[in-house]
Amino acid sequence: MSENRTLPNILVTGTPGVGKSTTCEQLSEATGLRWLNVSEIARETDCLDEFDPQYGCPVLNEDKLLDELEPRLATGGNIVEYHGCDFFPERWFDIVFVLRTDNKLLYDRLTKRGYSGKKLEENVQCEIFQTLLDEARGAYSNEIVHELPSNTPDQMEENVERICQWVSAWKVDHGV
Ligand code: DAT
Repeated sequence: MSENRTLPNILVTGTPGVGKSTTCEQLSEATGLRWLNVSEIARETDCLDEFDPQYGCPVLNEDKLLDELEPRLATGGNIVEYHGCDFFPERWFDIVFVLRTDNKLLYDRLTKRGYSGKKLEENVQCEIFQTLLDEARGAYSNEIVHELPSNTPDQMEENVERICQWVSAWKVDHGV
């Protein structure tokens, strides 16, 4: 649903480490759309509440974050990146991409990032159980949810190219 947007809003989701930031940065450069890293915005706008000792990370104040994001999303032209997707309003997004990575590669990427123990295990399990893909399919119309492999630099390049083509087609369809 594009509402009255003159440019589309794209959601890029997936388990931490699958390549969301790297992909979105390249996409933003290639398309000129604005890259919104939701974790960073949450930090910058004080949307993180008390620390959860079990998960070793702060708890997200979802309502406050949605209020922060709403005006930015209303105008369209955003590439939104987050390792969750079911608390955003469905109407915000024209298309949803779920990046996927082989669990052995993901394990190595997250180890390099300094994850260990329970945090490492749970994130790799999240990918094995395709938690984010199921979450996206549950929250958005299945026709707009696309799974993209993100194991190699070539695949990342293909993904960026594919999304750029989708943006171009959207503009033609909407007379932009
Ligand atoms: P995320 O934003 O999903 O947490 P990231 O973009 O920070 O992930 O990537 C994590 C690391 O993995 C980073 O060092 C880049 C590398 N990486 C990501 N996607 C890749 C791919 N398709 N091929 C090779 N390396 C990739």
